Amino acid sequence: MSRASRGEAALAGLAAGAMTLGAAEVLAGLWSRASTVEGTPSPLLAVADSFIDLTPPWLKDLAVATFGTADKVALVVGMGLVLAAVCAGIGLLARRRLGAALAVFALVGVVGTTAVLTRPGAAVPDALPTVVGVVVGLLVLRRLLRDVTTTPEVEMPSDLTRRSVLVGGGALAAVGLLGILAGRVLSGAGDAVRAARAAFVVPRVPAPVTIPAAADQGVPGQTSYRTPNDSFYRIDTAVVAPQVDPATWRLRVHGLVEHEVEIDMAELLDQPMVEALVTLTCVSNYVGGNLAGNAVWTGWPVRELLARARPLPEADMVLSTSVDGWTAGTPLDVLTDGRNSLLAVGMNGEPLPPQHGFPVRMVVPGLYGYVSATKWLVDLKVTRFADDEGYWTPRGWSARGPVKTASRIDVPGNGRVDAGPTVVAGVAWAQHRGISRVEVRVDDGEWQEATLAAEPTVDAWRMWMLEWDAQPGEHRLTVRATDGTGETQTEQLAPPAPDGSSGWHTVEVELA
Ligand SMILES: Nc1nc2c(c(=O)[nH]1)N[C@H]1C(S)=C(S)[C@@H](COP(=O)(O)O)O[C@H]1N2
Ligand SMILES: [Mo]
Repeated sequence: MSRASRGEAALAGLAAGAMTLGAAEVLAGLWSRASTVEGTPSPLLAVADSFIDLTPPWLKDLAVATFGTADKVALVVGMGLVLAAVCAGIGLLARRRLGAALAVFALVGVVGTTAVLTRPGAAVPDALPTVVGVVVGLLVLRRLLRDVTTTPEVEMPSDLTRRSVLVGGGALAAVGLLGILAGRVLSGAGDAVRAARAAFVVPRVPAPVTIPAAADQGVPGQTSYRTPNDSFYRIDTAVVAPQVDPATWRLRVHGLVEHEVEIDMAELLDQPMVEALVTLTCVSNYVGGNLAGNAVWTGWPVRELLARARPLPEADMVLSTSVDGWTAGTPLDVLTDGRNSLLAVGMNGEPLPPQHGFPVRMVVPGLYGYVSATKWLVDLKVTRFADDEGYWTPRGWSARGPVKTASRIDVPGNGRVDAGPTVVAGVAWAQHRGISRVEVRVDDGEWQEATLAAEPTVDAWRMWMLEWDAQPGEHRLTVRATDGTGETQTEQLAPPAPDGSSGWHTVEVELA
């Protein structure tokens, strides 16, 4: 009797899975390299992207809360573990019922193929790598387990067969994993765009932004007024940043307009550009969280482009779409009321980093990113809230997303601090309304007014600090801000969904 052991069977399943993905990723890599593929031929990426689109809001919220901006890495690792478990399970099933195992394997292949075929921009040939990969996997599984799953009539040199499952399976699994890596490298993902970005020149503007030194208070541990690009938070639904070539980029304006308009990069860069300081914030930010960043953006006001297209009177929304099919619904009036709502090409003087939307994104002061800040922008549809909705709206988030006034204590953090003179400092934001007052309370004492830093623009956040003679013991510090219209932040606690968190940030300190 030479039935495969459980370990051998699981290994055979893993080898089949690895060979499927290895073959598929190599072919997908070659396919992406050979032609301008608009879809997602990589089954791994297609499944991950589809998973993100199908994720219910509570799970997405949990993922961001648990992993923060590493949620994508967590997803890829999690997907790898689940796939490995499924493949091992198929191997175990194959010990007893090879036919059934092959059928389940093929079914998983159908799921992958479906994911590839339903991604935005997908074409039928995009599915070929996955189909070929699945066929390879089926052959591997059958070959590895055929000899050890059929009960032989006569005694077989089972040691030999077994060794061949272990050695062959192990080797094939390793080859498959290498194939996955090779496929990602072969696809050249990022190469063309890296070169295009290096050659991209952010236009100079007549009135560059200068940030007064007084916008920062320089308290150690306090947020810095301007956020460098490499520490700017990143939130989006893309597992790898979409690659958009500026040479072929086009932006179309259509829908409820008198004239459809389309511009290319040369035309965009020819327009009179402006620089503006705008703080971006994510609706998923919890009270006290750090999903916010402030940059100098270079761009052309969206209102200028919309003016060329001439929106019809019944329009009240602009649905912006990214190259990967993500959408945001922005109120038309916010794009045309004169504020610095930009088609941005520059971030802190550099071309947009790939993960922040290269070559063009929207930046709108006063709205959360999910309803305004479309990265990898390619399409603007002038429409109505009654007729269209952005990506997050059917997923349980509000159609409109004005930023709620927020304030955060950066220092001291929760925990132990030396008693005596202490500086309490942080940041507050109410984009496009500005911050007029920040107050801090120790335990249940009186509210004390903090010293505000300079506010170069109401579209960005404002730093604050307060000197505090800290007495020994345990204390709770609370902060609240008042915006430029005189409205004070509500104490009412709300979670991020559906339209942004609210409540006062507190820290618990122990002074000794
Ligand atoms: N194409 C695309 N643009 C997008 C998103 C996205 O998922 N896809 N997410 C939005 C959200 S929710 C936020 S908060 C901002 C974040 O911009 P950042 O990653 O540059 O900080 O981008 C917005 N633009
Ligand atoms: Mo967001």
